[in-house]
Amino acid sequence: MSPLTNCIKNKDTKSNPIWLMRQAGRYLPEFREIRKENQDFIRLCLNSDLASEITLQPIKRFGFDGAVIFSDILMLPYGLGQKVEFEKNFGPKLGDIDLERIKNVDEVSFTEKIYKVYKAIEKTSKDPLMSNRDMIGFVGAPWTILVYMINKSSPKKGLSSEFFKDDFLINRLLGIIEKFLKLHIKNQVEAGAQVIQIFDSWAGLLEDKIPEYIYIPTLNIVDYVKKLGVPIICFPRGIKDYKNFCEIVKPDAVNIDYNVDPKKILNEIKIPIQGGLDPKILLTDQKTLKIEVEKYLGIFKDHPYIFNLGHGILPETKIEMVEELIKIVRNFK
Ligand code: 1CP
Repeated sequence: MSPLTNCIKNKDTKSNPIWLMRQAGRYLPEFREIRKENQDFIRLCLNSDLASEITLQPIKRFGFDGAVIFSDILMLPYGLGQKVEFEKNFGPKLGDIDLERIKNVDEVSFTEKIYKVYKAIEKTSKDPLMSNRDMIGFVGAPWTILVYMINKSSPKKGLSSEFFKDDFLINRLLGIIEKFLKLHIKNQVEAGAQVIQIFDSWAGLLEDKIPEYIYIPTLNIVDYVKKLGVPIICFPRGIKDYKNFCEIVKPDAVNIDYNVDPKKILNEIKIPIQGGLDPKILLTDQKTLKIEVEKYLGIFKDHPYIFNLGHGILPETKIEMVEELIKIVRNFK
């Protein structure tokens, strides 16, 4: 059994598998090379040969235990027919929502629109480099997808009170999002994804209505993935109560963000834990890196622990620091 699956399913504590969120991305010169020639981000995600090549770049270089498919959580609104573009130095820009049209999207047309993502997974999982490694598929959580669909750009500066004014729209959309997230996951699993991660990047934006907008819709997805027989990792970034989240949603593993106190969470939850290290530590020096990485490995030495970060790796990260990180994790006793 691959190290990642062994850690999640068998709660193995002897080894610490490692992969990094956003490991296929801008800190890699070989990615920037491809990106330069492919300005249209969505088109790049839908080029299965290139998407597969990009997915394997960090595996070739660093030998991570999991390959995360090069795609984006916003392929879901794209598949539903909402306009999605990525603007340089700005981020995602989405078009207006046409609920009447979205309501009428069927499963076949959704799958047709983004089937190249599944082709990329299929191609990657057949690569010899993937032996004893896991193919990680992913989706955004219903709440985070809803945020992008309604806000139409990154909610980096928070959400205005306007966001919550149309309860009907929110509830209607959440239902549609949930249905298509399930389909998107099923398609990824059928194409070869062996682990699924749910990114709830904006879970921390919500103060009330957490049960309605986060717990219940995420639980529905988690239950669905469990029925498919595939391990499911949740990342409810910024949520205040990880313990409560885990008790209600019951994922197979949870990724913690860098504001979570690792010692406290160790005493609170029993399921395998992933991540935690502040990605900014990779911008410091080798000595600091060793101290911080060994802090997490030490705290979780008797707990099933997958090494990862507390959020995506930053584009300015140096390759040598990632190499050093791998060495520290692999040599830890
Ligand atoms: O070259 C570029 O400019 C594109 C940068 C980029 C990349 C490499 C974007 C735009 N998306 C991706 C790929 C991606 N996105 C992956 C696969 C690669 C990997 O992880 O190795 C994954 C898992 C994602 C997931 C994703 N997209 C999330 C969840 C994780 C997180 O970072 O919180 C989110 C919020 C997005 C939306 C998105 N896509 C891209 C950007 C710049 C953003 C964030 C915008 C924002 O801050 O709101």
